[in-house]
Amino acid sequence: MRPLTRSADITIESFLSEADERSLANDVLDGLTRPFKEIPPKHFYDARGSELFERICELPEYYPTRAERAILLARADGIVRRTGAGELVELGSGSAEKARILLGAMARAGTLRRYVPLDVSESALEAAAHELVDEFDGLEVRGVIGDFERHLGHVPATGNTPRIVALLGGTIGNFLPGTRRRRLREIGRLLGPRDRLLLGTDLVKDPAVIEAAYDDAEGVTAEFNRNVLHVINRELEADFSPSGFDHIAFFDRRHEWVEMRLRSQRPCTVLVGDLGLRVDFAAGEELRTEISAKFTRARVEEDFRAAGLTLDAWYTDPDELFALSLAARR
Ligand code: SAH
Ligand code: AVI
Repeated sequence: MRPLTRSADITIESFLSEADERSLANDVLDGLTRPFKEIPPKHFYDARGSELFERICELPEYYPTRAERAILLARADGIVRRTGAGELVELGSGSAEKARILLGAMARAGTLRRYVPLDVSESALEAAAHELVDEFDGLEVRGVIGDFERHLGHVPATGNTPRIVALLGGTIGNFLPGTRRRRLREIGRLLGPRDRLLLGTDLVKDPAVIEAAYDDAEGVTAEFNRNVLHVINRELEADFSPSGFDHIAFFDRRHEWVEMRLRSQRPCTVLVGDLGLRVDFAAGEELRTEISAKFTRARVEEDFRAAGLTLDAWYTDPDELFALSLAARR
């Protein structure tokens, strides 16, 4: 553990460092030596990747952020009244733009105590923590720089105040179905009897709308996608030529998820110096970098059931683009 910031209101601890480098190295070694190459999406988010994601959220094509924000603006006061929550734990907190809406509702209700953001991106978490303590009088921030696949044990235990554990933005959809249920079960263990999970899920809709959201006209998502190659180059002394890979995004109708891939324009050999690894790409060969599953209410309920949770409330925007669920531990 590495303490990074400590002030009257903010404590930030990092649990990444060496373990994180190992995680990237393991994922690259496993993912680039498979017959169908794949790198998990959590490696997009260095400082540049987090900035690119913020730009994606502003794009006209990327509807999930606006839709989820609209639901929160309409429902945050009701969610806080319903739960009595005074603490927000947010997994994959990013810029904490949505946390601000929930914390505002807790402040209005007079329950606000503490915000616990957890993210792999140190830069995003630090900036958000400072902005929020300036904005909310008396707010305590306990930041955890870590991986929610490995570091949920460092989230402080639930206390006297009911809390909301949030996983927003549709991030749960970035896991394959089996892993997704395992993650939900692990996250459920953070919930006491009065606590609730607040889960954001993107909904199944016209594939053209979904594909546009992941292949914007300005090419920001393409840059975000290629950023994972820059991360591997820098962290593992690799020599990918990111401009030699095309951005691919398509909706897989059978699985009801969108996939992002990087397609090599020509045959090439990449050296990953730190791993002593040589990886060949054929012309047109693809590397999968993300899946982003789209949901129905039934799919969310099935996942909750399989993870030992139960749906308590379901909220959508008027166009039913996105949903927020409140869930309790069974
Ligand atoms: N919750 C925000 C950000 C979503 S982007 C929103 O709704 O807009 C996904 C966020 O999750 C990024 O900030 C990324 O750094 C973080 N993230 C992705 N995988 C993670 C992991 N395994 N552990 C912790 N944080 C992760
Ligand atoms: C963070 N995650 C939910 C985003 C998504 O939509 O799956 C990441 C993203 N990928 C491309 N655009 C945005």
